[in-house]
Amino acid sequence: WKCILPSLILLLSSQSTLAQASSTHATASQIELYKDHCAECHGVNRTGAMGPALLPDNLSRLKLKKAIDVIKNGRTATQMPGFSTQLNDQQISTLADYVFSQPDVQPEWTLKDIEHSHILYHPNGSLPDKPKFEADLKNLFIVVELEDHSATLLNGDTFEPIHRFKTRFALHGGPKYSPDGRYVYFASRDGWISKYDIYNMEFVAEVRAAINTRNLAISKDGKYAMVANYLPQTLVLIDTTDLKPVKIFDVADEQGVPSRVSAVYTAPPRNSFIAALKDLKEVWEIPYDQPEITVRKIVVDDYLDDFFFDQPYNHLIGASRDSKDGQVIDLDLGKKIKTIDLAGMPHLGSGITWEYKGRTVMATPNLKDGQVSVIDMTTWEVIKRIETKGPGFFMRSHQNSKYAWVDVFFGPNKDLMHVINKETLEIEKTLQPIPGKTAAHIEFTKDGSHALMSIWDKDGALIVYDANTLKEVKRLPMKKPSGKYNVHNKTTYASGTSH
Ligand code: DHE
Repeated sequence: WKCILPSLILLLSSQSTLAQASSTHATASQIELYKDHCAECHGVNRTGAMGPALLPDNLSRLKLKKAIDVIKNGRTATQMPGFSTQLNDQQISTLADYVFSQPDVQPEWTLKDIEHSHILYHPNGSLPDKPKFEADLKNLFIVVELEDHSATLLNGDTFEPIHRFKTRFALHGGPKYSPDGRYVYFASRDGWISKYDIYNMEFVAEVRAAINTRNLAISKDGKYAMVANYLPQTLVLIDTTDLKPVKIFDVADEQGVPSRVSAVYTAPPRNSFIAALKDLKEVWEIPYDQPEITVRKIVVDDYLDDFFFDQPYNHLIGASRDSKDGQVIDLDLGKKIKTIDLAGMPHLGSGITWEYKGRTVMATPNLKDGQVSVIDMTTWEVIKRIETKGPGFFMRSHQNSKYAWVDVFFGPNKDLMHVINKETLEIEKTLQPIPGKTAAHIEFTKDGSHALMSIWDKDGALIVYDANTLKEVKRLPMKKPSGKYNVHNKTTYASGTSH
């Protein structure tokens, strides 16, 4: 019953709140076409679900011509397929017009809605502090399985699942741990934030922060969660004790022009959250170690959809999805100090760093081109472009491993995984675990001795490799496992993984 409950509440609250957003001016054919081809991923009322919201206020950077192209040909590096074989030009342009039409009632999600959605399953302190299982608590993994919206708690020493449980619909971004690793916080694309007690293997609280959410970040002290949203265009600060909302930041510039938030990150040495804005040329920093939590706005030259930070969090490396250049922002000076020549569409969010010949380098896969760029973090020059068998999504390493792993997520070679030697910057080995099935997303064990890979398929698997010999040691069947997250690596903000 506990597993069904969150889905039921989601269904009921989604229906009651979102029903108001339907458009009465839309033509019957628009509504029909949308229902048949778009609603499953973008929500019945265009408010977003697996895919983003399709409402004019959420599409300010999209031109009609580009919208037609996306419907026809799909969008690189997303789950958006092309419809050119199913729909004719007239139908495609009818749909494009529809997504730019205003709904009769703007969907809203106010503080009241957030408070109303709040569910407390177990008040703070009411569950035992002793874990219900034996394991190294720092070497646990949470593996998100997208196919049936579940997650598995995995023992990182034995690679045995400890518990499998239902999550909210369509999680996105990495779940984040509390500093002690006892709790994990999930964000779903439709705005639900869930707090899960790993020791007791129970959800303890949930709240719906928005209608369409990107991700969440946890403060260094573990007291706050910050949630980044597309709809409404807000950042929502939440008290992690019980997931009650603390403050809503309406995201807009001085003139009131609003922006979706691409993502929010924690900057532990700065005691702040840093947010990437989709529709404004600004970066927002929100320090939380002050009596009043306010925003510091840094104006930048271009949109920064995607971010990476150096380990001390002095610099932010950002890129717009439409630009070939990366920008290096000095966070203390609050200005750009360098442009990096990055071809294609770098996926900076998946970047990692390591020490190479006495200097720190960062490496990032590319969503459009088959290459990994390696950048010297002192000079900000690209020192190497490593050719790969196709565009990649995720990259990983561990400080105890001499290898960095990068997938080939897109295209005909999606079943390959490259293993790069961090000392030579050459591909040492290319693995093909299951021909035809996408191999993606690596995470290492606490000590770096093993690398865990996802076979991104309905009948997929989690494959454990010896990180030195690169030999397979175990295969666990899983349902479209996507990301996996090691407690130690995440809570220590290890350099080889996402933070
Ligand atoms: Fe993600 C993380 C953005 C599509 C799976 N993705 C992130 C993060 C960002 C991001 C900014 C870092 C936030 C964090 O972890 O807190 N993702 C985007 C996009 O803009 C993009 C291209 C388009 C979109 O639809 O949002 C996109 N992402 C996808 C997918 O299609 C993936 C493959 C499947 C899915 O879940 O929808 C996907 N993204 C992931 C995963 C992470 C992620 C598994 C966490 C990686 C990690 O190891 O931390």
